[in-house]
Amino acid sequence: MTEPAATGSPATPPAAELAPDAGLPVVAAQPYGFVFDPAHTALVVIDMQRDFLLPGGFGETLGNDVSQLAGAVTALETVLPAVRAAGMLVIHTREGHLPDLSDCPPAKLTRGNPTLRIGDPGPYGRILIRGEYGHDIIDSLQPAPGEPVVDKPGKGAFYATDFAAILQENGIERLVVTGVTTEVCVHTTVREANDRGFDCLVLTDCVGSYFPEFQRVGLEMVAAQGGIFGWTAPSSAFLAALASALPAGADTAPGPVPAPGPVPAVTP
Ligand code: TIU
Repeated sequence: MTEPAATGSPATPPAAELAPDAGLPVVAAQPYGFVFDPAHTALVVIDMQRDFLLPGGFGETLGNDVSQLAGAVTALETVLPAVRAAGMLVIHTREGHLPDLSDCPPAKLTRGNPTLRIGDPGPYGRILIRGEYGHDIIDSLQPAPGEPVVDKPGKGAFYATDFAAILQENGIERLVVTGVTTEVCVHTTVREANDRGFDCLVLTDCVGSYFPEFQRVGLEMVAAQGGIFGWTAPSSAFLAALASALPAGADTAPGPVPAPGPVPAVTP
């Protein structure tokens, strides 16, 4: 087959500029670079609640060492302000239940042998009950005005919530996922998101597990097999990529979103 003669219009941009990813920031990630558009990417902060992070809360009643989660708090205290300054959407989640426990499956309520069960009075109010002090997010990571807070009865952020609707309404295509715990609510949410077509980057130092070996293996599982569930990277790599997306000298929002391509004519 003969190649057609090149018509070579000088106005034709190089192939790299035609690529949909052209000019977007790239995070040095596992298993390979994570490309994202800050205007269509949300930071998801999962369950940074007193009940999981403070001694005496739900996490500790299950027999866990809550000090294992301290590193994720520190890292998020740096990431959150940077993400807000870049104008990215931040979405928080909280795991918990209605005061009458009508949204808590009996299996979740009765399983295991915790010192206190969901709904029992604890040092921060009733364990994992909406409206109680322990159910809310820790002081240093409190949501900013206007940031959505998704209350979820399960481990995943999609189950029985308006999380999917919030993502759709805001034109979100990719998620940068943080929070606790790595192998429970973070993993469940990433898996739910992956099955719904979202690309997820998990920030390795902004997620925490009560079990160091689950932290390591949980993160490996995300990026294994060519990114079977998504990508992983330290927050330093994400913040470096985010900074590269800002116009020189800017300290607030990223530049304007490029206009979308031509819209095909609609035939009545
Ligand atoms: N127990 C545990 O590791 N986690 C949870 O119960 N919930 C979340 O991960 N948020």
